[in-house]
Order: sequence, then structure tokens, then C-alpha cells
Amino acid sequence: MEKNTIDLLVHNIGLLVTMQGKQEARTGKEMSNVGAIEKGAVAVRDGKIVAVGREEEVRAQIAGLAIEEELDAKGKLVTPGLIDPHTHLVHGGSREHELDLKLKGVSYLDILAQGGGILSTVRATRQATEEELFTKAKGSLDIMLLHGTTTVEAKSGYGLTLEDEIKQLRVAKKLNESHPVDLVSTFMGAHAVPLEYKERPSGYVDVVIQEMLPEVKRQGLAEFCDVFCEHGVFTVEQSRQILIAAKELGFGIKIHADEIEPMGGAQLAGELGCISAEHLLAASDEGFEAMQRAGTVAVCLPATSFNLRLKKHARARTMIEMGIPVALSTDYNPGSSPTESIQLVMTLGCLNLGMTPEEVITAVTINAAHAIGKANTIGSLEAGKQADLVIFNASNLAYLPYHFGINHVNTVIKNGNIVVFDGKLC
Ligand code: IZC
Ligand code: ZN
Repeated sequence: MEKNTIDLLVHNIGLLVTMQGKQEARTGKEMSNVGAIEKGAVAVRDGKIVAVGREEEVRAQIAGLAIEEELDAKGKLVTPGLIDPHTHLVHGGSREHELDLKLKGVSYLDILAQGGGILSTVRATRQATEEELFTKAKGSLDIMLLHGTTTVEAKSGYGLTLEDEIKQLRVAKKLNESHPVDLVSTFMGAHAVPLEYKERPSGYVDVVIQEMLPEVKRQGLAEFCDVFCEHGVFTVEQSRQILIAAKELGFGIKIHADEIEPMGGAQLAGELGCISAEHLLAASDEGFEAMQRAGTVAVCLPATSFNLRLKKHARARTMIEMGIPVALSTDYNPGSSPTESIQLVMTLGCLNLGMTPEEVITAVTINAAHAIGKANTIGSLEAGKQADLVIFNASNLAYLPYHFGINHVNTVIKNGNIVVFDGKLC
């Protein structure tokens, strides 16, 4: 039977950005429709939203019900919980030693080709215990939550043996079970060719397809499979083989496409019907057309291009105009994007990709939800969806990307529970 009480009423919201309206992935001008309401309120019961809108309307809707707790938003800005749809959350070690190489002009792919980069994190991750990986990733998840992120996609890909990939995925599963932030897991055994297979990369592709994918599926440890399709990593043909095998096993599929070299990864994403394609700095118009036809979400990662000192940016404006839904993400990882802050990414989305504050908030809420197949439960504030919302120390959307490099979060509500209050974890 329905409870006749309201667990939490968030009221006195100055500007309530709901993302109400079209719930399919948003493209073109729809990316500017953020469903903003002045003087708003949100009523929550059992972790879900029961009413959302202008405060007087919400109060009328819930009239007669006892309200267990009221939270005064003090006229501030409220948005849906932010979604980070592309991270390499679970890993051992860090790579600050690469900064010096980077400053000397050594490229990301050259560092990898010399056995560093991803492969140095593979060594650290293989050496780490499950507990050590858990503690480190939990620290990062706490930082993400403090910055307003309530759902995170997390990839494996630093184990590169069946056992070590499973170790990473088990950590993500345990974090999902124990941390307020929800995790969505992606198997990325095809993140790099391990040194053991340096002379025989096709042998490693066989291991990924024949051993790893079926076992990860059997243990139910990942929803998605991703491949790093890049010069010197996995070819388009190898990526195709792996993603087709994953699709046949029932995984959703994703691809790191055309980040540094134009490889045809975006075309492959469209051809195979990937749910998302990531990076895309070097993607061609043909690649974009294929993605547009397939409805593939473009996940742009501007903190990565910033950190790699690339002169180029993903062509977000072109994609938005072509009708490709654009999402934004941190790409949090120890090499090319050591930051947990989705707010920094929002600033870079504006300043480096030319997106407006409205397009940016769409990209980290409803479109990010689509990139991980979760738009039926998160990504907007609507009756029936999860009560994931953020109160910012701001009165309008533009203030978030404008005042950059700091944390604007005041309060985070996750599944109806206050988990960050006054900028601190509860
Ligand atoms: O550890 O460098 N790009 N994978 C693809 C990464 C960056 C993560 C890393
Ligand atoms: Zn990545």
C-alpha cells in the first residue's frame, strides 16, 4: 500500500532545472531545453520523486500528507544528480611521473609504446589487493559525490588477465553495493595489449573474446563492453571482432573512437549500433553521419584533451547540429585525465567545445543517462524517477561553468537521502 507521507520536501528552490520534456537522448535545439522552473519544490517518498514543479503546485499536490522532513534550498539552483558516463575509476597507483615527459613533448601514445602509460597502471593494478583498489576508488567516489556526481560508469582494463580484470570488476560491484553513488560497470579488457602479447596481439584478442567476455558475462560483472580503438592499440578490425562477440553475449557496446588518430572508429560505432562512442576528436563527417543514423551518443571528454595538451577539440557543435546527442564526462583515469570533477568538465565543455551552459547540463544529466542506458530511472527530475538531486551555491546555470576550478555543491540527495550537506559528506 502507498505510504500517505512524504519523506522529504525540498522547497524554496530559486531555479529548478528539471530536464523535463523529451526523455529520448536530446539533439540539436532540444539540448537547450532544460525544463527550468522558478520557485520550485521536489517531494520525495521511498527514494523516488513523487512531485516536482512550482512550490505552490507541489504543495497542492501533496496536501494532506504528512511531511517527515523539509529541506530549505534557500533560493539556490537545483539540478538532477550529475552523471559521469565514462571513467576508469578502479586502478592502482598514479602517474605524476608522466607530467615531466609530457612537458618535454613526449606524446601519450609514445609513452604507451615504451611500456608506460596504461601499462604502468596495469603493473600497479595487478600488484594491488582488492582491498587496496577498493579503498583508493572509494576515495575518488567520495570526491565525485562531493562534486555532485550521483552515478558513475566504471571500466575495467588495467588487469588484462582474466583474474585481474575480474578483480577490478568485483571492486566496482562492491562499491556499487556499499557507496551512495551508483556504479555501472563496463568490461574493457581491450584497453591495451599486455606486454606478454606484444609480439602477438591477435592472441590477446582471442583471449578477450574466448575467455574473458564469456566469464565476465557468466559472473554478471558488467553491462557494457568497451574497446580502445586507436593507433598502436586495437585496430578497427580487432575492435569489430571484440564488439561483435560482446554484442552476441548480450553486452551493450561502447568504443573509444578516433581520439588521437582518425581510424574510422566513429563509423564502426554507427555500423555496430554502439550505445556510445567516446572522445571523437579526429572523427570524420562520415563517422558522424554513421553515429547519427544509429542514434549513438557522443561522449566528449574535454578534460582529457586539455590534460594531453592536444591542440584539437571534439567538434561538439557540429555533432549537436547534425543531430547527434552529446554527453560529457571526466574520463577520470590516472593517465590522461586525473580529475574527478565533472564541474571542471562543464567549464571545458563551454570554453573548449563551445557548448552553452544549457547544453552542458543536458550533457551531464539526461544525455549522460542515455550513454549508459539508464534514462528511464535517472537524468531528469520527474515523478517516478530516482530522487537524485544537487543543490548548488549558485542562482543560475551559467554561474557553474563561469566560476571555474572550485566546487559549487552545497547539498546532494541520492535516492532520497541527504548524503552531502553544506559541502560535506554526511
Ligand atoms: O590510463 O591512460 N585513454 N585509456 C584511453 C586511458 C586514456 C586511460 C589511461
Ligand atoms: Zn577512457
